[in-house]
Amino acid sequence: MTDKTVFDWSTLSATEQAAVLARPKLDDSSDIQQTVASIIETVRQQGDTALVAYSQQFDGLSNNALVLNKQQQQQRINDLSADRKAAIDLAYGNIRRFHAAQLPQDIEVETSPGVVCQLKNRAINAVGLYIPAGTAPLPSTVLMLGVPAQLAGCERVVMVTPPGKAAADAITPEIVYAAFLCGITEIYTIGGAQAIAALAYGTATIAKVDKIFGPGNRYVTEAKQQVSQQQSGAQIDMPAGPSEVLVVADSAANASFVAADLLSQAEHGVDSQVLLVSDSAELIQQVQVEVALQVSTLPRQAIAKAALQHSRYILTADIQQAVAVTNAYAPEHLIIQTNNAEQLALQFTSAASIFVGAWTPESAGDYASGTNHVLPTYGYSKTLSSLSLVDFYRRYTVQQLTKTGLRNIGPAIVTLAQAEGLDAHAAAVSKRLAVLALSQE
Ligand code: HSO
Ligand code: ZN
Repeated sequence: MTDKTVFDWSTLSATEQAAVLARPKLDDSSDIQQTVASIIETVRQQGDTALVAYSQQFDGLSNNALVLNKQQQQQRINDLSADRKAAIDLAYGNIRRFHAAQLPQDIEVETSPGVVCQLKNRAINAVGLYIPAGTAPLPSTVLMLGVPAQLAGCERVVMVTPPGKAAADAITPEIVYAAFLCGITEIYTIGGAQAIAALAYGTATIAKVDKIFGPGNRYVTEAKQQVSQQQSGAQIDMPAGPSEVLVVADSAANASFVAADLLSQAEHGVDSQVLLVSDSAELIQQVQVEVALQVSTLPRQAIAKAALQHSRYILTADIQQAVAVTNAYAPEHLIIQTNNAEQLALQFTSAASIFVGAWTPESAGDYASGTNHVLPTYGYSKTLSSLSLVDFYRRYTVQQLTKTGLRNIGPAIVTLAQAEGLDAHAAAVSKRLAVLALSQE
C-alpha cells in the first residue's frame, strides 16, 4: 500500500517518528496577530459602536442591538422541539451530576500548635462564556461551560455567541435553551475577536468579566491569548487548538465503529487531527475501507475529507508500542478499542479524556455522558487538565497565629529572615516576641 498516511512504526527513524506525531504548525501569522490587536484596540476605544460596525463587516448585520433580551430568549425557546429539549435536559442532568461531585473542599490545618492555616475556594465573580457558531452552532458547549459556572455560583455569567446572518436574534433555540437551563440570562449577539475584547475590557452595554472560557476559531483564540497577557484584560481557560482523536485498536476491534469514531472528529474542521494506532495491519486496512465508505455519506464530507488528508494510520509491533506512541503524542481524546481495554487504560499517561471499550464512542463525552468536552489539545494534555469545576474558582489562603503560635515558630522566622538579609521581616516578628517575653500569658 502506498498510502502516505500509513506508517510502520518500527521501520521509522527517531526523526521520522517525531515528524509523524508532529502537529501541523498553527497559523499564528503576524497578519492574524495584527488584525486581532487592531480589533481589540478599536473595541477599547469605540466600545459598542465598534461592536455594531464589526457585526456589519463580518456578519452582514446593519443594526445589531447586541443584546438578546428576555423576550427574544423566550421566543427562541418556544421554537424548540420536544425531543431536542429532552435531549438537552438529559445531557444537562449528567453534566451537572458529574461536575457537582467535583466541589472543591476548603481545608484547615493546625501546622504547629497555635498556627492555623486555611485553603479556601471562592467562585470567580464574573465569567464570560464564548459559544462558537461558525460551521456548526454548539449548544453542547453552552452546557460544558454553563453548568460549572452555575454550580460554582459565579455572580455574573455572560454568554456571547455570533449572530445569525439573517438576524441577531436568530441564534439557535438549542443554544438559548441550554443557556436557560444553566441560569444564563445575559446573552450578547456578538462573536469573533471583538466579542473577546468586549468581555475583557467592557463597553457601555457589556460590563467587563474576570475570566473568559470557551473554544473558537483562530481569531478568537488569538484574541483570548492577547487579552490574557494584559493586566487590565481577563484570564482565560486554556490555549485551544484543533480537535484531536487517537484510537488504539487491536485485531478484536470493530472496524466500522473505529472508522465512525475517526470521522466524528474529522468532521469538526479541516484542521482536525485523527489517528489510528494498531498492532494489526488487517484492522488498519479494514478501517481505511470503512472510512472511505462512511465519509461519502456525510453531509460534512468536504470538511472530513480535508481533515483525513493529514490523518495518520500507525502500525505498531505490539500493543505496548501503541501505548508508547500514544503517550508521546498526548491526544486530546483517546479511544481504546482492544480486548483488555480497561486494563490498558491504566497505562496511558498523557491523554486529556479517555474512552474505554467498544461501547464508548467519543460522542458520548462530547454531548451527554457528563464529562467536560473542553480539553487541552496540541500536546498540552501532558500537563494541562480537562475543564473542571475548579476552573471557576480561585483559591486563597487565610492564617491566624495565637501568642503560643508566634512563640513556637517566631524564632525560626527570625533566623530565616536574617539568613536572607531581610531585617525588616525579622523585626516584624522579634518586636512581637519581645512584647510576649514581658507578659505571662
Ligand atoms: N469534540 C469537540 C466538542 C464537540 N463535539 C462539540 C461535538 N460538539 C471537542 O474537541
Ligand atoms: Zn466532537
